[in-house]
Amino acid sequence: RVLVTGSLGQLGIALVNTLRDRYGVANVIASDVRKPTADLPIAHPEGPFVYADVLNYPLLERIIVDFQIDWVVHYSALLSAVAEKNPAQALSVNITGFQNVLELARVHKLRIFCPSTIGAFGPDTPKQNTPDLTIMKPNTIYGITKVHCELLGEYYNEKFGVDFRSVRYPGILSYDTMPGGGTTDYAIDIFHQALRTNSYNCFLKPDTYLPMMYITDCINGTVQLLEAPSTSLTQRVYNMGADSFCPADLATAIREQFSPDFQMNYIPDTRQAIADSWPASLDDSRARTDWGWRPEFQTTDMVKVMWNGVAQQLAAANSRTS
Ligand code: VAH
Repeated sequence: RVLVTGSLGQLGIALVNTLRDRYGVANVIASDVRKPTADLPIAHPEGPFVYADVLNYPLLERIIVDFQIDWVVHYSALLSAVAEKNPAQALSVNITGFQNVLELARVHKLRIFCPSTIGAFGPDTPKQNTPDLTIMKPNTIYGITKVHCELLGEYYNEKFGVDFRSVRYPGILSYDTMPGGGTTDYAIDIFHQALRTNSYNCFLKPDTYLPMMYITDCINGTVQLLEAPSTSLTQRVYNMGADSFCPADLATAIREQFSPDFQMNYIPDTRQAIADSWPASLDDSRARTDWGWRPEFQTTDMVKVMWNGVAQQLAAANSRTS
């Protein structure tokens, strides 16, 4: 049985849907501190859902015991832009929350997956083709919390044999679930605004290249690593990349393929500095050789699926109101 924390977030919903298809609805326990609402694309709303504040150790332990949990996917976290505005809360949710789950993984012998991020790298990290093992000196509170989680997970693995697994996610694109306050959110917002107003005020500069991935690839890769035999893993934290693009690339693609007079304005804000400290592309060769990682969506595929997905959503919403 699998417990997913933060299951109502952008990735949590998609992962729970996929895991329930694979392992059975009753075997995947969704949890969050929020209440599920009818507008979320939850495939099996009848499936088990529990309140779980990751700061509440006894409550988490009770859920793990009551539901006889074997694996935990720990998605509960504050993302980069939100964390920068609430450093104290980021420390508590991202660090204490993870420590609680990790310690419970030790006590109850659970496999634990907790994502890391390209935000774990920093301004001194080589920007192109960034390898797994390199300088990790992030200058955001988000990055600092994630490096802590990576190192602590590896320590628990070495010292106590806890089956800790992690990947460094790039920016993840999806059209039916919304991101929760990251620096890469522009790559989703742009499609919603382009289809509504044919314009977008972008908070990053035109040439800000960042690694990006479509959510289907993200979830497939995550499940692949979750299910990989421990013996095939030569490390516990892997880079996982797909493609890289910048805001200007998206504007050009939208004009060429869908809307020739699409208007893009660049109004960089505090998120520019965050993006500037991150890699532009990743070397994920270890993930490819160790557990067969292979993304399917390149930038052109992502643009197509995002545009068509958001367009369909808008059409459905319009037909409901008319
Ligand atoms: C963020 N999307 O922008 C997240 C991610 C790629 C970084 O962790 O904060």
